[in-house]
Amino acid sequence: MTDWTSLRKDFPILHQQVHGKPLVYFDNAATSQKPRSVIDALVHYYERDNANVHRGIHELSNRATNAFEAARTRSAKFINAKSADEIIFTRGTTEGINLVAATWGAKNLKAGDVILLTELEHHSNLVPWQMLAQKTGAKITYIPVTGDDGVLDLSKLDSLLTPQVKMFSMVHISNSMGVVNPVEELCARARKLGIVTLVDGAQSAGHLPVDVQAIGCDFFAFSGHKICGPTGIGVLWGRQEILETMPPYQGGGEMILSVGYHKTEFKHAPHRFEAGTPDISGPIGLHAAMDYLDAIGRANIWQHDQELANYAAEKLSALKNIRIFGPKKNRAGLVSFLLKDVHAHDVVTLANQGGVALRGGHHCTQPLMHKLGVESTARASFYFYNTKAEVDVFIEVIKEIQKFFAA
Ligand code: C6P
Repeated sequence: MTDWTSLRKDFPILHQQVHGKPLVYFDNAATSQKPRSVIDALVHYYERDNANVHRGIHELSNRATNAFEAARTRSAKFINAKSADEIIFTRGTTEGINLVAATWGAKNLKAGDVILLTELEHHSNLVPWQMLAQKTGAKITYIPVTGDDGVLDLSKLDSLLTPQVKMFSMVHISNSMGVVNPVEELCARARKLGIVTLVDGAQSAGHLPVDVQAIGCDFFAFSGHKICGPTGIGVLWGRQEILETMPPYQGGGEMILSVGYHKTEFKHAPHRFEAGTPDISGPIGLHAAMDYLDAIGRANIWQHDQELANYAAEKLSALKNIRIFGPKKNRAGLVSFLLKDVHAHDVVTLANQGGVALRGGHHCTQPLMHKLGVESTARASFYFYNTKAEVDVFIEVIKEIQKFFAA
């Protein structure tokens, strides 16, 4: 049995007061907090090993290079990739998807082709495809959501999987609804038709076991900062056969085999996609984060996430004048909601006075909000260091906010 409360000791930031109240950090879908081991890994790197990678043959450069490449190997293991050569370090999920759109997309899409997305997508998995569609003349189609539960209407899938579809890009766990999409089934259906697939794993990678080979996708993108790692580092996994066919993303140092004044020969993946001096401390911190999470076990984390989210959803449902979003079954670790006649930003502002950190807004899913007829929601998102006692505090704060606005 995991002692979740004792894990909190590993997170220095959690032990503080906000507005005179103990901090309740429920904004984990935006970014997670960092355990001491990740902070220490960063300090150790800058105090002992800092040098540029892949360049020098001096001791520090060798150490930095070894640590950087060890993080690549660790990342491959984290998502069960076949090889570390399939791991491209990026700035995060956003950059990973942009990389695929700009390289694979620019090479393979033409006017008349279709990019299939879902109505749940975060702007990161919408805007890069819209930009690509504008450039190439490709079209975008969407699998619709059924309503406030945010579940996809898969009865429409057959008719959407037309011969024109070349890319099917989908979110694994929706950041605003907490829906878990059946990505294995969706990728299997696409693969049968020769459609390339991308899974946006921003909200899943650190919350449940991820096996890219079992999912059967072609690309999988996630962010380090949402899985207890540093900001500014992320991973794009791509199937090696596809990566080798893709043109580079950016040009510069480190991604070349040879350069002449008129011609350049590029390295193989993944280095072809990593131009310039990379974020070196980022992968090192990410490595420590992955070790930390897997010592707890992501199946274990997932169970805890779901317990907290179900508990919070149940308690919120007992309140009057509240609209709750997200699925009834298999809810990921977050709850989005709206109090009648109270703006989500007011909920977040007043919750902050009670020490509770929530997020309010469209959560970078503006088209989805409009589809559901709202501008924004308030959102509580959980991680393994959160407790039921914190959910109780949150519920009391919400009750106070309702009283305040009723008065
Ligand atoms: N969602 C949230 O509060 P970056 O910014 O690249 O690390 O991640 C982008 C991203 C992509 N896909 C999904 C499903 C996401 O949830 C996010 C980030 C944050 O919900 C910030 S908007």
